[in-house]
Amino acid sequence: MIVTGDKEFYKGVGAITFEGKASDNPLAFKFYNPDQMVMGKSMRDHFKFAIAYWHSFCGQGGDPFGPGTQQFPWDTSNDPMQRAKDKADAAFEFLTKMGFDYFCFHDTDLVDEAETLAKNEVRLQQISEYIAQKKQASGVKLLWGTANCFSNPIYMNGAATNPDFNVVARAGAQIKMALDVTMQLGGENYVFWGGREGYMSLLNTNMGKELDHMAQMLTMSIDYARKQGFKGSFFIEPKPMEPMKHQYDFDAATAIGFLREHNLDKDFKLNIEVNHATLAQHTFEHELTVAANAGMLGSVDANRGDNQNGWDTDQFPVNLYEVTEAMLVILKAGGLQGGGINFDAKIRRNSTDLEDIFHAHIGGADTFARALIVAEKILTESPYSEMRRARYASFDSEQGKAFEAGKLSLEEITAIALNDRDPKRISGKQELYENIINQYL
Ligand code: XUL
Ligand code: CO
Repeated sequence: MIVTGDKEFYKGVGAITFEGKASDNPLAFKFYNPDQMVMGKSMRDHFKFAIAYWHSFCGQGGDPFGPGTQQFPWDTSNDPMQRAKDKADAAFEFLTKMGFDYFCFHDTDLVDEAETLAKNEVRLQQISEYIAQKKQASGVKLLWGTANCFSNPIYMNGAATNPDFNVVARAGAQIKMALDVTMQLGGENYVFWGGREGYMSLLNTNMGKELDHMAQMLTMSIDYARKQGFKGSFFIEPKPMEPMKHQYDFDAATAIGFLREHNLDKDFKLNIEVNHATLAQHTFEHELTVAANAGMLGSVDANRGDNQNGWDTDQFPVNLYEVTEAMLVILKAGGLQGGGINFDAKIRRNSTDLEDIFHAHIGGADTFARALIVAEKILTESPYSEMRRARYASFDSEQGKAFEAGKLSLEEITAIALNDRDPKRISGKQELYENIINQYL
């Protein structure tokens, strides 16, 4: 059911529905069919597609060289509360036209920050009540909320890792307020992305102290939310740099080590973002695999980077081969734990029609849907899984099995190597694996 406010903002666009591959309607899904079952689960449940409030309803295309190019018709009132309500109307109209079930937000996306923290809390509470009604009317759910502790200049030296306790306390208050709104809106998860938690120079930075402070803030946040009855997961979203030269949650492996060191690994999982992976010189599927191996594959921020430059371009995903590799990892891991696929992506600065945001999300959803279908086929019809299993078959019996079970000493495997093993040359067959993906695309 489409839910609009007093005005309709996306005029001329109705409900986006599945029309199949043969359709040439640009405002229809060609592959994303929410109720289609794949490996025992509907596409809707595999993905839990979410819309990022910040990119779709706040960011107007500004970059370091010039102002925004989009004119949002919901961003016109002089009254910040009215503007926030109009924005919520636009967000829910868009969500319900897309037929997506989820959204994600930063506190500061919902309503402009007031001059003081106390006034800000009042604003947040008001907009939270308004959004609660829209949620009720539409059935749309909240995948996760987060606090923007990076845009306000007060966080220029960090938020939880700021060398000044007064700023750390302010960050704590802001996180508490964002958690409150997330819980009021039935948020299924809560995200920490530490945009300013890192350093510009080690000369003025006590890294050990800052990391301890960050852990302390996460511990306090868990304690508070659990006390309020929050049952969801907390996610860390790794990113190596930008805006800081070095961010503490550099990549999945670094974040997992940090969480384990500070006994936070029971409450936390990871939110893996494609373009953050590539900035860390990893592939998306590498980061997914690291998270999955640790039992911490929580959620995905879907987008793509650009091979020719080194910043976070946050483009919508379109590369079927790449997303298929990712879906193989996600399916093998048994799916995402509690999270979903949040399009943390933005249209280009010169995409200025209101309908462009529909094309962007349709393309992203269709890419994931198609990749899911291909990945299912690769896993169930192709020799792919058997080839991978056979590659490690020497650990399934005898000494290989004993080695895995920790039953052999270094002297014993030395004796095995000296006596009865003459390793043969075994091909890794990479090109064949690559061809199998292509064959099923
Ligand atoms: C920044 C980024 C954020 C987080 C939430 O690169 O991805 O939008 O997803 O703070
Ligand atoms: Co993100």
